[in-house]
Amino acid sequence: MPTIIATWNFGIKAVETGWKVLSNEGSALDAVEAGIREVENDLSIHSVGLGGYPNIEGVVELDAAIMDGSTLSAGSVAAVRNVRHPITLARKVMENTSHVMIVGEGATKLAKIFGLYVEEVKLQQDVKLEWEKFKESLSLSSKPNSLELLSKALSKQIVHDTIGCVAIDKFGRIAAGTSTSGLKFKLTGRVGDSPIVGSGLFANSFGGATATGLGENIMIHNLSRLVVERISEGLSAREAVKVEIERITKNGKRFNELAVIALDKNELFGAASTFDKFEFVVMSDSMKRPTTFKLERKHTFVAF
Ligand code: SD4
Repeated sequence: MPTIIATWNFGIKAVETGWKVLSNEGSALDAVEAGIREVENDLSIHSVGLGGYPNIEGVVELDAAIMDGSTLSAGSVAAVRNVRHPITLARKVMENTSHVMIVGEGATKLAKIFGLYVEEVKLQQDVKLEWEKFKESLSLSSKPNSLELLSKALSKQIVHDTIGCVAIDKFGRIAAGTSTSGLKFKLTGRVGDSPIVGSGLFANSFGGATATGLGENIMIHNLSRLVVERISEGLSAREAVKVEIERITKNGKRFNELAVIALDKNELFGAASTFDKFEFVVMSDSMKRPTTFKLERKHTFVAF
């Protein structure tokens, strides 16, 4: 019965680790957290964790969230600095506070309390070189501090690869989680969809979903919540992602760079995207090993 699904090809790390938890009768929540931690640990992945791309000022700011569909609880942190495992900090918010989302100094304090704070964060060498080049290209301009200029520079920097993970355990409990360093060289303080419950992730007792892509568009559509709503109404995960991605695309506004994965309580999964070559990884009892799927064309849909 257990099944786990994660975004992008590095999702294999999350799926392998999460699967170990699920096959030992662990909870979906533990599987999602453990899987995402594994991706956060890999400093060669530049879109998640402390190895990620920094903001425009060269500081790594991370977003993460986790949701337990069986209790409708969630925890989330946004734009946090110096935190080793934002997904775990998000879980601490969910389980150790009466709040859902904590940002800024308060998040730093919590990170210190729970031993997740890292004194010094060094950019990875290749990331640092890219950022320095980017910085140089900005300062060559006549008005380096103008917001308009910054936005232009940013619009060329759509790099998206959130780790999103959804799992269902032996007892039918569904959980979802996300973790990302957000858009490359984003403005300081910018928060994407990933830590926003309903946008980057959602889970209830019928299904779970996580989104990846351009957070500004995902947030406007509340993508994950909509997909899970369709599942709650009786659609399979595959039908739900299809209906929502098609609806958003037909609507014709803010539909570029969106992708979503989903899992329903019958352990069926689905994925859809509005861009080519979206990849995701799945493992379930009916598979021998984790399997990577690639949506070659946009608007292709996969189910099992
Ligand atoms: C964001 N959605 O911050 C995230 C970026 C990402 O895959 O990497 N998505 O907008």
